[in-house]
Amino acid sequence: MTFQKTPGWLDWYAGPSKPRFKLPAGAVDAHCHVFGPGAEFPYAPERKYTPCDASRVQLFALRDHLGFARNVVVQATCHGADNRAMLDALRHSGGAARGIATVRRDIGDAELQAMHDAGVRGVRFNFVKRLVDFTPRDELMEIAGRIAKLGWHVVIYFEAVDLPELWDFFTALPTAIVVDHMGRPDVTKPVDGSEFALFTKFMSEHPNVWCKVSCPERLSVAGPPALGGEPNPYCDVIPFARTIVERFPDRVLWGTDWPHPNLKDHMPDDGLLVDFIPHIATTPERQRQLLVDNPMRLYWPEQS
Ligand code: 0GY
Repeated sequence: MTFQKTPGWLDWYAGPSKPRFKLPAGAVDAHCHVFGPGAEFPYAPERKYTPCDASRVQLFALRDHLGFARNVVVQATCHGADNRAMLDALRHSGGAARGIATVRRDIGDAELQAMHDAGVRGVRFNFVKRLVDFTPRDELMEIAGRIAKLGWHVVIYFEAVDLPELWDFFTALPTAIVVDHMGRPDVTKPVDGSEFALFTKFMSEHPNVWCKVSCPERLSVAGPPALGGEPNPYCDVIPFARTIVERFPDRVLWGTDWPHPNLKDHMPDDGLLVDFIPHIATTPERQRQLLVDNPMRLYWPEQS
């Protein structure tokens, strides 16, 4: 089957630079996706966008180029609850990838177990309205109860303005919770303002909540580093990410978000994205927690 990309779609950046920041040995890219290829793994009929293809082979080449050892492949909404592309990536990773799936309430126990055997360790609940149709909360809570028995966690994706309305649902979840992209703060608002304070309260009052301090390229208004690299890439995101890393050093994760769905203005050079890390995790100890110790504890506990 052939697919036409969404008009204006930005393809991922081929030929990323080699990062100047040397990742610690065993670093995990804890948020990335595979898209298709559509001819092999068709995009879901209910999708809100049609991306360019981004295969597991291309993902693993990027992993090696940047210096990561492992990936966590997160099911993207363009594949709906058809997890075949993500599972195929896990099964071809030689144990170097874990996965986050999207499932519906009618999924059987045998299918959940097969996903576990392939390396899935969580499900994603997406509340970003432009990406998904509404799923009733009781369906999500039922799924959370079932996957809790496998020792999985729930990854949540939402925007900061929606946290008050989602608070009761999130705090009732029976598993560990991993927040995508810091709960998408509006970085034009003050880092010590009420909106971000609610997010840090969410983390401080609930020790089961983890956070990906990822996606400066998605959150920034200031924009990317200038060509040749300037000292503070995505400088407006740094205070938010650094606050979370410093306050919750043992519950933070980092990921590239490759192949960067739905970016409108620029496509990041993934090498420069890696160079963002020492701006938010400023010591070797914090960097090791963010990139190795924390993701290993969550995704490869048997090896950590
Ligand atoms: C991300 C962000 C986005 C998209 C998805 O699954 C997805 O479609 O995650 C987005 O558009 O903000 O995490 O990659």
